[in-house]
Amino acid sequence: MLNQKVAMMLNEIADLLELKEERFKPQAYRRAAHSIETMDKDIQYEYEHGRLREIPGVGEAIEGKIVEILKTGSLRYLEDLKAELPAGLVQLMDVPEIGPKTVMRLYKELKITNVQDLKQAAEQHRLHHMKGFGEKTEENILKGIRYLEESRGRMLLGYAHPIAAGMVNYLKGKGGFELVDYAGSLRRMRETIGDIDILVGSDEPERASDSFVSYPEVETILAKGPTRSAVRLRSGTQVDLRVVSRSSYGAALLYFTGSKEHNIALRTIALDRGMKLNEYGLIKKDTGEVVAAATEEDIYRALGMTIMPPEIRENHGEIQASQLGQLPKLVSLSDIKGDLHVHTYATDGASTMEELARVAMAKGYEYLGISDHSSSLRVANGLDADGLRKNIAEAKRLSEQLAPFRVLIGTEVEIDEKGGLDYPNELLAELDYVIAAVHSRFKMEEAEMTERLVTAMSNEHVTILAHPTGRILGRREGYLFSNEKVFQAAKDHKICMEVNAYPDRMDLGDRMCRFAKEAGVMLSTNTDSHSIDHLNNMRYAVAMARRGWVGPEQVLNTKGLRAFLEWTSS
Ligand code: DGT
Ligand code: CA
Ligand code: CA
Repeated sequence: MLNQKVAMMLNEIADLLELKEERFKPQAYRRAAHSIETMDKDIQYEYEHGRLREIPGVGEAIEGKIVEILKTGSLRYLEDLKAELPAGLVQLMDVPEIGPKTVMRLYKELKITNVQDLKQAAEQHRLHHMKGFGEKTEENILKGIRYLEESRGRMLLGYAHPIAAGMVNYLKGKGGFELVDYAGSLRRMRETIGDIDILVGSDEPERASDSFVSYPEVETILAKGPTRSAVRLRSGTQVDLRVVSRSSYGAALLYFTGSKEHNIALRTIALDRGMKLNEYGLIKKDTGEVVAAATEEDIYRALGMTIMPPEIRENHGEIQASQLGQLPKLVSLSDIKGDLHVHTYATDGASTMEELARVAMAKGYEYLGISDHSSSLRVANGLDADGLRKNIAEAKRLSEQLAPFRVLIGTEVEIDEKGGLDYPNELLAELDYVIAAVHSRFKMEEAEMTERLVTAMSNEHVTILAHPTGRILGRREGYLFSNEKVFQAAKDHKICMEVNAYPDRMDLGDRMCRFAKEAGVMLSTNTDSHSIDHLNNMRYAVAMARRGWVGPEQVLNTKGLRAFLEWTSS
């Protein structure tokens, strides 16, 4: 779909307008870009059916620009904007810590026009000639650049996964290929994905690669052969294909799923047993006899292990656990009984409570929790007490209509800088549950932020701490706080840590989920949905929990409705 390309161009306009210090326009472009990026409808199709204006945030002016992009592949307005400023300036804004004002000052005062220049200037301590810049700022900027360099070129899981799943389905739909999977970090469901690898087990390699390159989204065929092909999709994403024989599919899948560290550990075990392990099979060294190759399960078994889910194949203890028959039971998507972090049209969501509830019901959930923003988050149209009571009434009406399905009413309430909450306790007491969130003042000292979080968590009405680290993947590291103290507070006050599935959050991430598992802290896997499409993101939160070895008993929303209500009221 062209959605990604259109969204990218609109975001680029927003970046450039921000540099020009336009006040409201950038936000309008971002809002439209966000809708287009996250909707599951095809923008081209919407255009052909005259429905562009129905997309949230798309007015007359933006509609015209989208039409131009769809018709010509480019946009005059964007080209003109770009011509006004050096090309590298926009990338400078990607450095965490640096906003449009700073970029323009760096440009005007120090002639810095790109990230490389900035890095040099910070290293050579030339930045603190600028007013308001100290040594600490230089350090932070260098840290930000390192972060940017590490994340560059990696895709978000929530972006790569639908693309890969779409291709796998397409290939399976071609008939004759049952052995098709995406492999690599995507199959392990890492937070970010370097590249997409698809594996086919087939004895008709030519037909497999023909089918692969004929995928309708393919823009360019980069390579095509019987065992390896590569294409670039219209969205700009590169996808690699490998075709192996059906008889060695398991060995190839194991190999290309990785992780590399997991593979190396397996190979060492094989060697100890006089065998070698590669993408063709588990093979006896002396005779060359193939011991196992067709399925992953066969190979693990031949190595004295039980098969383990891809999400934990990181050589973080899973091999020993498997050898001892002590693999943990992991939470899975089918355990999930409801979603608790959802925004409606009443604040910054794009769908109504009823639309959301019906989709949640169709997923087989027992409940959906509505958690609109609270009053002080004005950018998101946060609700005052009256607005919240309207939500309560609507949830009640829908719960009666959709029974036994239940629409629960919560809130995503702002935590102020001292750890106080936006709503008074009497109002919080009217809700089924409360999610507390930090959306402001990220740059506190560790002790102060820890105190802020712990204070908020000690409010008796709080159920869940939203996106606990506050990081935005590729853009901002989390705020500083003491993990030990905050997790201890979670235990003391019976608070769940959220595993937020919004693709650029994934917060908690896998490592912190493992930390929670070890600390015995409850988690809640939520989507932070702003439209019905986002409800599908639940699998990513579950994946983070799985990567953290978390079982269903440690996830709040695996509880059925009654158990959930008992848990929150005790
Ligand atoms: P990525 O793409 O950076 O997110 O990470 P992966 O894990 O998908 O890595 P990738 O795409 O380079 O390779 C896919 C899998 O192939 C990887 O997980 C394990 C396997 N593999 C690649 N290179 C090696 C290697 O040098 N040794 C071993 N044992 N396995 C490798
Ligand atoms: Ca990969
Ligand atoms: Ca690859």
